[in-house]
Amino acid sequence: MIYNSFNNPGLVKVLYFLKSHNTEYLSGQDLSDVLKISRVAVWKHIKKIKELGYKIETKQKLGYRLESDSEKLLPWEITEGLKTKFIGKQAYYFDSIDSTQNQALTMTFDKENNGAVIVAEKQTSGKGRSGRKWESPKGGIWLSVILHPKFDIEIATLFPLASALALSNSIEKTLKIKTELKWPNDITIQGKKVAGMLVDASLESNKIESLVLGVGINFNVDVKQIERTLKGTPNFYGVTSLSEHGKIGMPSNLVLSFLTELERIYFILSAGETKEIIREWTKKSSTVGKEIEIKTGKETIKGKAIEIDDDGALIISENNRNRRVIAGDIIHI
Ligand code: BT5
Repeated sequence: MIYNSFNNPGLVKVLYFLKSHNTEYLSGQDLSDVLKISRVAVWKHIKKIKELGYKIETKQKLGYRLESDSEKLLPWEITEGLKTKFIGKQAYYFDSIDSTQNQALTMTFDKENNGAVIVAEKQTSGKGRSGRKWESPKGGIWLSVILHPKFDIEIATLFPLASALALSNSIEKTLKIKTELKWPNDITIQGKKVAGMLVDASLESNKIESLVLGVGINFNVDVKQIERTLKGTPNFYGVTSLSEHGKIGMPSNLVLSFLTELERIYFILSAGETKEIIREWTKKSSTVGKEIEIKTGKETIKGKAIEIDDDGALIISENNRNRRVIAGDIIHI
């Protein structure tokens, strides 16, 4: 099942009229008159809206009233609620897909898709970094964002960190839950992973052609189940879900806040103000200042994490010698 934000104008019209009049009952005839669509069309849309998880109360002689919203991240819930300049102006929803990242990568050729968001209720083949698996059952927020940035390649290396910062800020703002940033792209709560980021960049002669940002958030997932499947996988250090730490509400609230924050940070990066991002990231980092062990693929470095540099690389002091690492998996000792 696939829905996009622009192919269902009738349904969206009926739904948003119900949303804006949810304290009263509206008859099929009222809706038909106001929205200038046939009564049959009204009835069909109402049926579909219910199937999509919205609760509609129907009272004889009175009509329909929207009782509650759907918990699905339907595309109009994203596009209608945003006040961004370009991120999230188009959205696509899949009830099930192999990977939103794979889907987004097939759409980067069209520059019209700049800022488009692909969401899935579950992924059958979710991806982590370096070909790893990302567990993506129902209850999580799994999405990818397509971007065609104008900033330099050097700044692009900071982008995944900046995106993690954007998500951490929005979790704090909307849910009042404090998270830490674990270098490079992880978001943790009390040391356990609650979200991960993935960036696929396509470069053309020293210029960025496109960036696809993949975001996986354990919003309301069965932690025990995920941990059982993941034990022993690379970079596994425990899983948590936002639902374990407070009232989470509808996923759309968090997604709207994240996309807004992502655009703010994107514009800061585009203006070349990397220092601001590094400062904000460091404040929330659980890595900087810690004794760590880092596996780079080639070697294991042990030492104290000193700072991140302008490119988002981690500087580690190993036996009084500073080492610079651009990618790897960290264990906090
Ligand atoms: C990441 O990789 O953390 C990037 C995750 C990005 C997922 C999103 S979902 C939407 C979009 N579409 C996709 O197909 N992917 C993106 P990495 O740092 O390599 O971490 C991978 C490791 O995290 C795995 O080896 C597991 O140990 C662990 N892991 C897998 N699923 C997890 C989950 N749901 N929660 C916490 N940890 C998980």
